Amino acid sequence: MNFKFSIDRAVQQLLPVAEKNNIQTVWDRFKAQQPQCGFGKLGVCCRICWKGPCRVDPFGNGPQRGVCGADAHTIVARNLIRGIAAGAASHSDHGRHIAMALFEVGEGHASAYKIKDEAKLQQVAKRLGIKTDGKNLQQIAKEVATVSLDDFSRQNAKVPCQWAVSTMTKERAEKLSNLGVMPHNIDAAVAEIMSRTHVGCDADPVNILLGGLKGALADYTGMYLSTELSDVLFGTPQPSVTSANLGVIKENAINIAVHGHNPLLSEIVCDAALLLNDAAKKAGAAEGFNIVGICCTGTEVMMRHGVPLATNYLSQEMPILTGALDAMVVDVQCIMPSLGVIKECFHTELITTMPTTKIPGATHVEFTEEKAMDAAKQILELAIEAYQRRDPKRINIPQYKETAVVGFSAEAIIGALSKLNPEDPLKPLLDNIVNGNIQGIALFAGCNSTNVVQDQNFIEIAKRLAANNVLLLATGCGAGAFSKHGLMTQEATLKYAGEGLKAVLTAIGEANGLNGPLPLVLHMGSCVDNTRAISVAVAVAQKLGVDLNKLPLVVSAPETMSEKAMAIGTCAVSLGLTTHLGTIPQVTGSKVVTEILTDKLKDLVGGYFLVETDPEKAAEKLLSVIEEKRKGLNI
Ligand code: BF8
Repeated sequence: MNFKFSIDRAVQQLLPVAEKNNIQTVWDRFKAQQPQCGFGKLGVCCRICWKGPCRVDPFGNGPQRGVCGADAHTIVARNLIRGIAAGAASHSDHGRHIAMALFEVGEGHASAYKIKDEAKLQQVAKRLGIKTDGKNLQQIAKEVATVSLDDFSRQNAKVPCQWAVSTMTKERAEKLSNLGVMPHNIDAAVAEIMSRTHVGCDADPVNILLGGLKGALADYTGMYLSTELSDVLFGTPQPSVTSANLGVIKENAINIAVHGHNPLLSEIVCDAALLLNDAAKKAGAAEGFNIVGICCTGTEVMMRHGVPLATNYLSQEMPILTGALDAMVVDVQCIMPSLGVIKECFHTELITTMPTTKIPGATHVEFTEEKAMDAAKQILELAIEAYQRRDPKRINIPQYKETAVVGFSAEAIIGALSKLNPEDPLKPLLDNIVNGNIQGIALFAGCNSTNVVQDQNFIEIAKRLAANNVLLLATGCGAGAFSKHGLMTQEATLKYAGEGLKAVLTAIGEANGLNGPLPLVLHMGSCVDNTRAISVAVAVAQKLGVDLNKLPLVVSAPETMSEKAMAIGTCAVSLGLTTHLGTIPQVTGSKVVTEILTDKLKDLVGGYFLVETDPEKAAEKLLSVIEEKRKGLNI
């Protein structure tokens, strides 16, 4: 392979193994796809009806309109918001499952689950305006679930989604309502996008993009309730020390990777592994079961239980190549279909669990909330059987793993700050932003993409920002990158943080008995957990008496690729945040759409997309935005 594809040394060690065994990885397939379709990259290919596909000539020589008359601006805008709809649907379907599980718990069913964080349930109920006096936990759970599910089914368009309006600044909620982009129903917002982009409907790119903003806010609603209700059911994360990268796979254990997104599955697999650990030992694995994570579900169990992370999105095929992964159990989203092919070359059992996500070559064990534990046990039995087939001669576990301090929920951050000021925990953070020890805050989010060297952008931009005293937060596969590369450690703070940032992180760490600073990058969770960062930002904004767009807070998705990331990015922009993309979005075939996204949206909502593929330049640009915001606040 003649190009550099990943800075992850474990990946670099295993790619020759793939080559030797004639196994195609994501990077081989990427190479085979070159050159990729130029029209698609620009977003000017329309496949919405069967008169097409149509494409607009970006150089102006060929056709400028599709058969129906849609021009590049209409086509690009429609393509983009259909992506946002898919992202919103994915996140919120995840949220719907969690809300349904909470409802079942309230009804006294779904015995594998219980309310683990009662205080959070009370807090959520209060936020949603549910009276709790004289009600028991089950009743409250049912009412919280019902109000949450109303956000999926309300038909009165005058009443906004409650999880949206109750979690943002008042000013922001009003602004978005006045623009007509505040959703009243998550599912309706997704359906509206699909209907307005049908052949012969919305052709005005501005109007289409406003529909996209509404879809992105539906995504926000679904993400928010996913996170908060998961905390109610599985506990709110608190800091713990764990490790990341393929070295977490153990030769003398039955290794099971949980991959996908929804903690409804991964939590129960973890519980069952504890219960049945003796069975694994009896099968010959001295260390019993070893659960490791991939992608966001890995992050969920990492945040709550310190389960080590094997890897992030782009390298999800690699754990199988170690020859020591006995089972990979998946639910939904970001699961490469190639896993079903690659696992044929090893003993690994690939297990799908959701009726909407089946993969040729996989064994399907249907997972339902009612029979969760039975399914989990069946999965473990399949892993034990696979372990018996393992060929010791083919084991090749890269001995790379880094310590990762994880579990920084909003509550954990406020809790840590409260050790400095119990009466007013946010004050130390604000004081240090005002005095310049902390210049600003950056939230790293989103995926890996074959369009960039895996993990490189994350690491380079983060180091640069940290040296300039920017407090770093991370979620999703970004958090995966930082944990794999040792940036979620105290050592990284001492090595890379500027003096001001180091002093603040040390003061907080010392006050919390850590004998040193907080880690350089605070792991806030999975993709849906971006709302954890938003909740801290909203609290800071409210304390300062300003809206979110005034804060020295930026978002960076330097390796982004998925439709969910399109939705999250658009949601961050809608909330007023400058949002960096390190890959080129497929919109540049329309000048109008590109200008709206990168400039005009600023006037409308305060946020906009900053596209920069060079990590060094991206860091500089993000620092300039932070500086500009500080000036705006007179600090
Ligand atoms: O939701 S960061 S590659 S795993 S889409 Fe997917 Fe992107 Fe990873 Fe999680 Ni998010």
